[in-house]
Amino acid sequence: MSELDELARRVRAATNLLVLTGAGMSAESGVPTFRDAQTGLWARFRPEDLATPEAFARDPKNVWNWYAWRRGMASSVAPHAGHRALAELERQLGAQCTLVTQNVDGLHQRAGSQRVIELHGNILRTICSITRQPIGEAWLAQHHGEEPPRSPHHPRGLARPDVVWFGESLPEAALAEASQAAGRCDLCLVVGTSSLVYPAAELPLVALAAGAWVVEINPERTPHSGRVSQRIEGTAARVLPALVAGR
Ligand code: BJW
Repeated sequence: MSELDELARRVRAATNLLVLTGAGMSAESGVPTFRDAQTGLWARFRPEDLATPEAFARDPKNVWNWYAWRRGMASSVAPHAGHRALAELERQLGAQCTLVTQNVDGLHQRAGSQRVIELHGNILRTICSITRQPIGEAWLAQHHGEEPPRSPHHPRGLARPDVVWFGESLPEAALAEASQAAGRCDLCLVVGTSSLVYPAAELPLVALAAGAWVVEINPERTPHSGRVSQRIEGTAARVLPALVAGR
């Protein structure tokens, strides 16, 4: 039996499945990862200049425009067969399947996944930099050309992407739900993440400690590679469809 057949069998037998995805999940849709050596965003841009609250306070225009560029990119790409396979797994397993993503591009939802726990927010939403209240498209359209638009919610507030920057807390409810799912799953698929960013990288370790079978699906090794139960050296778009095909 091949390693993929064997994993497909485990997926069929799972009573509680947790899937954690990272930027590699979206790579085959054309969204760049962060840390891949040649093509990752951090090979061309410094996270300290773009993905921290201090960077936004220093140069809001630079940060706003970088996210506007990435928002355009996220809107112009489409989910791939791996995203659709995870949506199909959710349809088959219902509440026994929990999908947690670090991605901010909304591709899981566009592929049909209904219950997606977003740990690092969503680039397609905009919030007030001070109150964190949502800012709608109509306001943004009215204030088009302001970089960034001011906030309707606070006189000193600015519009910013609803994402989690370094040093910021993750959304409390999302992290709590993800941690609970990690503690109760019997199978955990860790797809396309470098497992370098915490607390997301803690989730597979929580699952391992709780006795789950943890599988890393990634063409490259990560700091978790030596600890997981199984590694599948492959890409999301190739491996994930093979796991649901036999169900
Ligand atoms: C493929 C593939 C294919 C390629 N198929 N695979 C404990 C220890 C040390 C530090 C900390 C700690 N706890 C907290 C921290 C600080 C910090 C942190 O983790 N720093 C480390 C980097 C050292 N964490 C935080 O600040 C977090 N906040 C927090 O913890 O608050 C409380 C606190 C604050 C301060 C101190 C202590 C506590 C917030 C983290 C927010 C991360 N934000 C970003 C940006 C989001 C918005 C945006 O999109 O711009 O989130 S950074 C970036 O990294 C993004 C990602 O979600 C995240 C993870 O990256 P990911 O998804 O793993 O992508 P890559 O590029 O790293 O990896 C891609 C992988 O895919 C690779 O392995 C490839 O091989 C693979 N791949 N193609 C499958 N086709």
